[in-house]
Amino acid sequence: MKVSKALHASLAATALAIAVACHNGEPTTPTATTGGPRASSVGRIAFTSFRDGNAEIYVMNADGSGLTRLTDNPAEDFRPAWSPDGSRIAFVSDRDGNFEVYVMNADGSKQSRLTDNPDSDLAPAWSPDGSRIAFTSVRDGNIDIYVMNADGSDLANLTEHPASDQEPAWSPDGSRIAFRSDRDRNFEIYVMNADGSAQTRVTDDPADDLAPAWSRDGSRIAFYSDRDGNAEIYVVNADGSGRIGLTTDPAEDWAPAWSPDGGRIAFTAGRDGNWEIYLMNADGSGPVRVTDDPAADEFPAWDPASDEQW
Ligand SMILES: [Ca+2]
Ligand SMILES: [Ca+2]
Ligand SMILES: [Ca+2]
Ligand SMILES: [Ca+2]
Repeated sequence: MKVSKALHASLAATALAIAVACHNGEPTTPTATTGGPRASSVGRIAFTSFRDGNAEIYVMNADGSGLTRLTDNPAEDFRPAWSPDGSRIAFVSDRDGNFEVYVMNADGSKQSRLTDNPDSDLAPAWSPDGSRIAFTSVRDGNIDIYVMNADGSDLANLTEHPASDQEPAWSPDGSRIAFRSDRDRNFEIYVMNADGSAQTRVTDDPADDLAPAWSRDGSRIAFYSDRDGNAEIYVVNADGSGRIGLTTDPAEDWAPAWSPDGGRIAFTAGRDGNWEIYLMNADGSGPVRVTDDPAADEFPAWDPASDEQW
């Protein structure tokens, strides 16, 4: 499985989608501009944007103010993941020739590489106690979920399955990791113990279910799927019961990320003509757009320590 090829295809598709959306004319009106989340009270969001010509990591306040670029490199820098204390951000970059996991301070300083392997290493996720980072790699011939110490040492393959296992997400208590896998013929959400044991399917639908994100109380998992015709964000109990849809918009809605207090979800959507970051209440009500730039803005990640810092 060529992850790097798939990623480039994804980036190209993003660019194409933007071009098509722009060519088709008027952006749609935001679904709601009043009554939405009180964004300014809920801290910082890191995200990926192409606004400066290639993928870089940015951080902003959740109301869109205080925008700051953290990376400045001609390579692709994307997929930020906060350390639990908000002091550092892991991310992916191909600045050294292939996709590796990097870490930097939350102000962009001290960028350093954690992985060093000729195969693609992607999608870092920090453990809630700060000691470990899960990520995906094709270093053993297919995509699996790995874990390493936060300094890059003590690497272990958690999934060890011939299928494509991707997008790890730690449960808030650190005991479990959600991920997506196509081991049952299409991508479904799975959960395993943090040591890789008890890999269990959570969703079961002919459409692909992608990008799992745990609620802050650990009871539910948000994800996105095109099961209803285009990408929408859903939430399901961690045991697979009680699935509900949070978005119903003809545009693509994807990449959910919970706020520190669990009351809101940030996501990426194309509903205003190109990829922007939006917020909504955790029940799906009150969506508001946070970014406003003709370039792609995607993959929001909410600083989990925002409440304490605000
Ligand atoms: Ca870059
Ligand atoms: Ca695998
Ligand atoms: Ca949609
Ligand atoms: Ca944008």
